Amino acid sequence: MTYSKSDEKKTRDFLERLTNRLQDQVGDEFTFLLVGRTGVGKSSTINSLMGKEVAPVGDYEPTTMEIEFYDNEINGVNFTVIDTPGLCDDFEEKGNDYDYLEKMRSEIDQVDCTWFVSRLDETRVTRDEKEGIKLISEAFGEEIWEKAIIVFTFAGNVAPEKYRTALKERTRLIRQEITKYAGTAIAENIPSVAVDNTQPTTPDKKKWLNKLYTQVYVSMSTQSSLPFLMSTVHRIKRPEPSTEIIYVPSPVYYPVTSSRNPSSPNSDPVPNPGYSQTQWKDEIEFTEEDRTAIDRKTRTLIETTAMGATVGAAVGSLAGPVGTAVGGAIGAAIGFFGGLFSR
Ligand SMILES: Nc1nc2c(ncn2[C@@H]2O[C@H](COP(=O)(O)OP(=O)(O)O)[C@@H](O)[C@H]2O)c(=O)[nH]1
Ligand SMILES: [Mg+2]
Repeated sequence: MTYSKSDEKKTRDFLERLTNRLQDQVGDEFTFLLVGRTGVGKSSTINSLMGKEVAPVGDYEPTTMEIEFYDNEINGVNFTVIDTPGLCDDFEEKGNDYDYLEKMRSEIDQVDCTWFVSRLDETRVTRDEKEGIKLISEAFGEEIWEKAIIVFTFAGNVAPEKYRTALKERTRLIRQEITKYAGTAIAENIPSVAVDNTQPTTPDKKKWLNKLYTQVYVSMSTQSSLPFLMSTVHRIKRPEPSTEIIYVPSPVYYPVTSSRNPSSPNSDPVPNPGYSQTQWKDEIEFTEEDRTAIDRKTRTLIETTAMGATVGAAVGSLAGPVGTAVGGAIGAAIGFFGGLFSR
């Protein structure tokens, strides 16, 4: 591959910008707001996504409408899971909607991604779910739905031949309900994704964790996508870089197109002082479709003005060693983006 001095400068500039952008995120926080009836699998799904028990599962029925804040930290990134037990549940002495609205407004000051969670094996939107959608809309305005996704759980309970239709129909019904408060333009754009926290695939035999991840990354607020990526990057299967390189310690990297060089360090895992192996659960492997969506969103987050194919390939080659040099979650994220941009 021909690789000029000016390509090298562009590549280094890009990697520097990327590194700075990621370093800027350290200390940033992001929040998930979980909405849906008790027992539908809100906690289980956020735990699957984050690869760690970030919200407690099961065992408690709300008796009042509450707001729970679960503060977490992974790879040096802080994030909060805001749960709304009772909001979509039917129970006696449900309490005053108006007080709850006020509470939500005063206690929640940032939401980067909202999940409306419902079971795929149910057929209709219940009265309590409708009430929950109404309250959320009144508390935060229609904008809350611009960074929202509909998550269908218990997908494994649906027969394979009914799966497609169920997903389509349930999505339509929930969007229809949200349309009442946010209008069609916003509601029709809310993506939906089906999951099953007890198995890796949905009834179409496809893995769902990568799809959930991609939807979250694409839908969440612009300031939160990179921190989210950093908090989960250790679980992402890295794409193979397209060009092999020989790494010479800074400041010179020589990209070459030779076959695999055994001394090339680019496929070795980065030593990661920021997180431990015990947090690993399922590895997240993106499909081509996922990568395209992640690529598109990432280019809106990081200035990537006219990066030609050569620079793209060079970024792919250099990102590995640069990432290794930087280390930790930031280094791993640089390595991941390198693979992404080099395609
Ligand atoms: N079969 C199946 N069970 C699930 C799924 N998600 C959660 N569960 C189970 O449903 C129960 C309630 O889950 P939890 O995450 O606590 O629900 P939450 O109240 O909405 O937070 C637990 O026993 C979970 O193991 C799913 O996708 N499929
Ligand atoms: Mg829960």
